Amino acid sequence: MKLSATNILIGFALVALLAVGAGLWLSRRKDPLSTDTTVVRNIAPEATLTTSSQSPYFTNAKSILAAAIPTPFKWGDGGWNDASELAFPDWVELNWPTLMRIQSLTIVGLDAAMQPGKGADGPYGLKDFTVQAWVNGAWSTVVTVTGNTKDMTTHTLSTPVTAQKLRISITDSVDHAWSRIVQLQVQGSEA
Ligand SMILES: [Ca+2]
Repeated sequence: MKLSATNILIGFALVALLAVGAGLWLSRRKDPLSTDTTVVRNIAPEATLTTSSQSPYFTNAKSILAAAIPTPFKWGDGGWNDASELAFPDWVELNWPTLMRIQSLTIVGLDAAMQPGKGADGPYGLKDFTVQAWVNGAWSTVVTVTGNTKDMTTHTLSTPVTAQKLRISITDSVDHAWSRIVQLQVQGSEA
């Protein structure tokens, strides 16, 4: 077959299309959002949960680590409520399979204003508490809160902490009766 200018142009166009297609395929394979463990994200769903105590009416405390609060939300089917009324401290502990670089956390209490169907915070938040990280074999306090009245609080660490365990230790709640958490979100990445 005689090579004409048209045939050569068609050939170039086909090669260019193949190159673009291969490039797109490779870029999708390298999508950092799906494979890069150093991307900062909510790492709470990747942790296991232990608690100081748990009300027998709350059989799904692990739900507080879920990425989203179910809608509609039914307190008891989800959420954590401790088992020692009027007694403190109470605590929840998150444990990751590997060291994490933790930047901030958000604690959502019962009836927070952002909860579907609510418009104002309920009196069920955590009043006095610390956030501690397990660093070099000991608990290190990275956040201290006293006198809080809000149901949802976000705490950005002054310096990200590298730890495998994080503990929220509660010494009083807004209603002084129970410690209650609907959801925890922790922003971080693999260390
Ligand atoms: Ca208690």
